[in-house]
Amino acid sequence: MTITITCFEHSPDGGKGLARDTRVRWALEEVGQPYEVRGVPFPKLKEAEHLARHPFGQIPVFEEDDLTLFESGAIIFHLADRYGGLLPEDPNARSRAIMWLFAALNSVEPSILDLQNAKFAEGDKPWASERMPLVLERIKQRLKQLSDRLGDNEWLDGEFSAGDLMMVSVLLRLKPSGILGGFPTLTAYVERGEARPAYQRAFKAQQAFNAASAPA
Ligand code: GTB
Repeated sequence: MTITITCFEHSPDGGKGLARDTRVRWALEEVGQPYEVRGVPFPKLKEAEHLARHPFGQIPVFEEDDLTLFESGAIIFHLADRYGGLLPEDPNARSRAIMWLFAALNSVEPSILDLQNAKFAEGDKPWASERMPLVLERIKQRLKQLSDRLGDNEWLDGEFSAGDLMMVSVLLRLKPSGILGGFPTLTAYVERGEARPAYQRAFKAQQAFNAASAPA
């Protein structure tokens, strides 16, 4: 049984761990599965060989023998389901952990992506500065709701789960913006995630991969 993940040959963040292969690496480390890495150069993302693995020409892709998966949420759910350790045994607690996995992807990440689009893809548009306060307000509202729910708890629902892995991964994308600093509860939550040995191994692995493949 061999697991291979596909990531950027050179991540645009230069190894800060913000691309979505980091969350997959983290899940693989949590469940204790070794993996190989295929780096794809940007121009090749939209070529037939890669499109056969990922119809939208993106990363990450996960391959395990004859199974090929795209979508980081589906990959992490697969790992949690197949290998254990990231979903509770109790059926209701397991459903709630899966709910948080979806919540991270569907209710928190979109507003964060919107900020990235507003800054980088639309930053030069004449209406960009007028729209920005709305974009920031939507993120802050969601972070306040999440922070209120987390409260003094270590993790979102009992033990650390795939839901926390995804939520911390999503929140980490806010790091460069400084917005998270306004939410001490969430800052501490993200730091607890980052402190996990499995996250540390995943982070270092993607950093080393990017360093090794950096253009001369
Ligand atoms: N819903 C999919 C999933 O969760 O797997 C989304 C996949 C996705 O957006 N992949 C991005 C991609 O392949 C990389 S992660 N983009 C290339 C393309 O669409 O052509 C997004 C990302 C990229 C880079 C940074 N960075 O450098 O800071 C951060 C996040």
